[in-house]
Amino acid sequence: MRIDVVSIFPEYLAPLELSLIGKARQDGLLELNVHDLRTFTTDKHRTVDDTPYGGGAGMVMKPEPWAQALESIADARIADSQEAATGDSADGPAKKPVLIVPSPAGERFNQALAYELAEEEQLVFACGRYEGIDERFMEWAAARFTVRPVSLGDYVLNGGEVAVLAMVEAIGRLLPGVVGNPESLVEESHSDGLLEYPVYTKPSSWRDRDVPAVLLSGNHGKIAQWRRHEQFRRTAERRPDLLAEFDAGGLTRADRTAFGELGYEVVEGRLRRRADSGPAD
Ligand code: 6GU
Repeated sequence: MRIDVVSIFPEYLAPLELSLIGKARQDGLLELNVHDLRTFTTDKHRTVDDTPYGGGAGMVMKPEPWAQALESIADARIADSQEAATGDSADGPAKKPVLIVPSPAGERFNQALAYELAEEEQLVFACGRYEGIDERFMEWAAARFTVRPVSLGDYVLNGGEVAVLAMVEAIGRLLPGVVGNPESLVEESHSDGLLEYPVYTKPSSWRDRDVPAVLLSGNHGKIAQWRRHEQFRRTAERRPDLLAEFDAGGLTRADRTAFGELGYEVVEGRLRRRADSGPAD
């Protein structure tokens, strides 16, 4: 996968040289380039923003430096893959690269979107600052890229850089070979729409607290069922919104009983809080 990040604070992306993602880059599993938006300006002051038409607080990012930056990235890609003449390769028409625009006004980023984006050949991240980028740049970009405004959650960051750190890590670790043991991707939080079960290690008794006996029993069936029901319990307590989306069609009788004790029933393949089960939080 190739990732390009455009930002006015390229140093903000330095942590992408560390740890798992840094290693993936060294191993050639991920090509990642960070570009300074200001290098695509032409005026003496290297201006990237201006006041908003219509008035109001804050500044808006000018469209031209962004267009210059993305044209340069697209040109580099075409030169790389020798597709300059037609935009087509031996595999057929070239697919538009995905342009992710981090924004609190975007669609929500989640594990499903991370998996989807991990399938792409190229991702470009445009880190806006201030009140955002001139909307005409978005329209211009849509002809060349699949544009996706994406939000980490319902809160406001000063710019897209921190969001890019989070998204590149979430996506990068799903690329083949990046995480040493792919099994560890299977059982983690959100991989099945539920939160992960609690984990314990030695010693079996610590400061008067014992590891749940079932985990020491050696009974793998019982352990699996206990873990699954802990996932249900945790998800019901911390993230009941996830249970509304959960496909309850495959639940066993024991699973349904466990959900019954948590105040949930299955109606038409979906979990629903029983009317008599009291307030959710
Ligand atoms: Cl992706 N960007 C910004 N600027 N703020 C955010 C966000 C993204 N997600 C939540 N808040």
